[in-house]
Amino acid sequence: MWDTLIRRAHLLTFDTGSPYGSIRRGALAVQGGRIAWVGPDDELPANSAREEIDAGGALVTPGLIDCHTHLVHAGQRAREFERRLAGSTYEEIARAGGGIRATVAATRAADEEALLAASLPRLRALAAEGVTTVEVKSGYGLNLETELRMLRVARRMGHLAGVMVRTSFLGAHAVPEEFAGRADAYLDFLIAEVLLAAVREGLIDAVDAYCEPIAFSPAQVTRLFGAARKLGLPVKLHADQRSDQGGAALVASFGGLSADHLEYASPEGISALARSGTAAVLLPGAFLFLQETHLPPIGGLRRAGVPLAVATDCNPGTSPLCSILGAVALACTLFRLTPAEALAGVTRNAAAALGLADRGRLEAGLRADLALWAVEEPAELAFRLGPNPLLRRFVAGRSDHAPSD
Ligand code: DI6
Ligand code: FE
Repeated sequence: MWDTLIRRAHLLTFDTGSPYGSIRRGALAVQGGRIAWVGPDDELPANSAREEIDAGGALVTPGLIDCHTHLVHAGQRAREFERRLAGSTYEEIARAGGGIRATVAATRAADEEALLAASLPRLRALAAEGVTTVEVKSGYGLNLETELRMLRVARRMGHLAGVMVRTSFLGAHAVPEEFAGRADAYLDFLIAEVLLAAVREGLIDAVDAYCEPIAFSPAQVTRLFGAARKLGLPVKLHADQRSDQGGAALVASFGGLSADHLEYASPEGISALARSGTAAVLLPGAFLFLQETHLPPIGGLRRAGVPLAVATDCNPGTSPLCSILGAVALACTLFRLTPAEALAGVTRNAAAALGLADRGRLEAGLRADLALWAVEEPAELAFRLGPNPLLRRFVAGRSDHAPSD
């Protein structure tokens, strides 16, 4: 006896056989929070289910995964956007004390409840678009107390919104004011105190860093990653976004989970990613709002067989994008991904970027994280900005309804 059986569904399994792994008239059974059976309706084994859902031809995908976000933060930086539109660069604003440091000031000033209240609506917005797993980074605290507060809020809001949250430690996001001009001393403090305290509290799933001339050098990132690997933590990197820093090869040399951004990644970087099995995370929201014109080397990544993930990078500076379907649409229009690639980027390959082998595809044995959609064609999910076609979500087999219901 199954818990739930969904029939007459258009399943997108994202197995590797065909672009979407589409099964036009499909059925999917759920038992104990896992997918128990998936296949064509007319091959369904004789078995009954406590609840049967006639999908009426609706599209069913794995629950969507946003594998790169900065959802937890306080304040906003819309005036920096105005300044950029008037001609200032992101780097100029950051060097003048704005940018990440402005959000650090606002986040340090917010207590845990205020930070939760500011951040939860962003997670709920993603959940309303079928997201069931989200990665959330720290990195707007840059001191012991606030980094831990961000990570606690990230975990708490996951429970409140019915989303599985994976946390990444991004203490190496910027050098805070109190360490101005002493980046190495800050890194010592970060490794010896903040990272260890967060690990002791069980708050970290991976370690990330911002490798840019305005942030941390490859040598400094190497030091941080060495400490992370000693603690048994996987690493990932904001790599080669504004210039080629050799970030892709660096994170690959640590067997990293993902290299994110990659606008300026070199051919050597791409080969290194392919060899280490590191995923590329493409972030078209940051590309759009920074009015970047240098495209990430999509063709090279594709030819090398690097898994391509897509994420929102939702943050208050460079990517005020809190829509996973928006990220999918932008990945197609700006980066020329096919809709099948972009959707695999927020399912199968996003799971790979988080090192999660139990989700991101529709396959027996995997978690029953599902999204049901009122669309006729898969590409419709990549071809609209605004209307939300989600019918309902299942998280580990349990159904909730879109907030609009
Ligand atoms: N992700 C980041 O962490 C930085 N850029 C990006 O794309 C900076 C975010 C910020 O300006 O707050
Ligand atoms: Fe980011």
